[in-house]
Amino acid sequence: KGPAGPGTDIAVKTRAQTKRPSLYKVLLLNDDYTPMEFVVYVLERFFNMSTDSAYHVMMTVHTKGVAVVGVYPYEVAETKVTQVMDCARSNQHPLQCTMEKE
Ligand code: NFA
Repeated sequence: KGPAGPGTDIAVKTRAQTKRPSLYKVLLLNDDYTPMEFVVYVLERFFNMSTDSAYHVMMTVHTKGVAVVGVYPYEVAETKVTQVMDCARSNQHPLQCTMEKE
């Protein structure tokens, strides 16, 4: 008989954690007003891109209308979107950044 009486033990099942966290694409959208240099700066600052890759990605957004600029777990993606939107807004640029499940 255990300390709390018979039949009171709690069975705890464990299993290997196999579920990977869902990933989210962060998208940058083209517009007619945000300066190209500002977009390059945003990609360098918030997405850790070199000036060369930032310029290349900026031109992809400029010509195709939209591009994936990074893929992250939910909270990281959300932070990136907020950082870009806050930075664009405070510089009075209409640049749009969104996220979607991969
Ligand atoms: N289309 C903008 C311009 O010609 C540049 C831009 C690129 C804006 C990528 C937003 C995203 N000034």
